[in-house]
Amino acid sequence: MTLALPRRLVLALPMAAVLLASLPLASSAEGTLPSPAEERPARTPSPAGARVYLISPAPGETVTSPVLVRFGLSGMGVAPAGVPLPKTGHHHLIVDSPLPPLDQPIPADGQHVHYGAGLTEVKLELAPGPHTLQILLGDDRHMPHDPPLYSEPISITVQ
Ligand SMILES: [Cu+2]
Repeated sequence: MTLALPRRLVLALPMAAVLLASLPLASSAEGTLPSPAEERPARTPSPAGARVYLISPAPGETVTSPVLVRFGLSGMGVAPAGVPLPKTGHHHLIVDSPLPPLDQPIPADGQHVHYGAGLTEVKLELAPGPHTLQILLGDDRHMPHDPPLYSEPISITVQ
């Protein structure tokens, strides 16, 4: 009989502690602590007049695979991915696809090829047939700049 009351207290106290401990966690999860995304704007500004363009191949050109693709960039410099230098970015080739959403990191797949090492020309393997190519510049975190920098899409034919 004398042990019945202490047993109920022992069971009740940990439950109360769990409820109290969850309150501070809930309030901090609502955004009182700065998240990494808030420390820097989501998108890196691009300077006025900056431009990205394809040096080769030329629009409408018939080429053989591998295709030499040369990236042109004026008003900014090329820096490898992960290097947050102002007024820089790295090239992405959009192959046979429309531009991805420009307010999100650029996808990485066969239609969105990253050149994070800072390459300015590449040899691209393409199957015979018609293809479209477009350059999209991304910042150190693979985000398009603000305003975004992309070339006109070009159509080519691979023999
Ligand atoms: Cu990238």
